[in-house]
Amino acid sequence: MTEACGGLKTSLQGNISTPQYPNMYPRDKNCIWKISAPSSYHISLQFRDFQLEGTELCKYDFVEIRGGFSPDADRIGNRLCGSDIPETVTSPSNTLYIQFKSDSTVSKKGFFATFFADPPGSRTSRRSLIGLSKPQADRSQSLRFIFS
Ligand SMILES: [Ca+2]
Repeated sequence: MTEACGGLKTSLQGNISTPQYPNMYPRDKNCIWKISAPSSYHISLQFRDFQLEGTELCKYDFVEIRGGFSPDADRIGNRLCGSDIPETVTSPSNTLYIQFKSDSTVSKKGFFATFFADPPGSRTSRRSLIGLSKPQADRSQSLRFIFS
């Protein structure tokens, strides 16, 4: 049975995960999520769990995040794979494009991520609040606390 994956998200917060998470993701998947927030909002995506097949250039299984709404949009950061939880990503504008791809061998648990859209202004204040209250290394922990 082929399971649909990806989709369009227009809520101000929510989550996305690989198909069958927390069980191993299926092989040969290409999932695309598009997140859309009101104009002038910014979207932040925080990975809570991340376990993909890891290879040097993330050739086989990977996640790519783009600031925009199409595969042509500029990628934010590197292609992601392996088992290190990536840093939280914030969109340059009000849309985010996330692709998950798996190849025909070796599956892992996959990822679970939460997203939230911030109106203009609040992102800056939240960021500086986090920056002031916690050292860099604890940032993901403090985000988890604030947004859970
Ligand atoms: Ca694989």
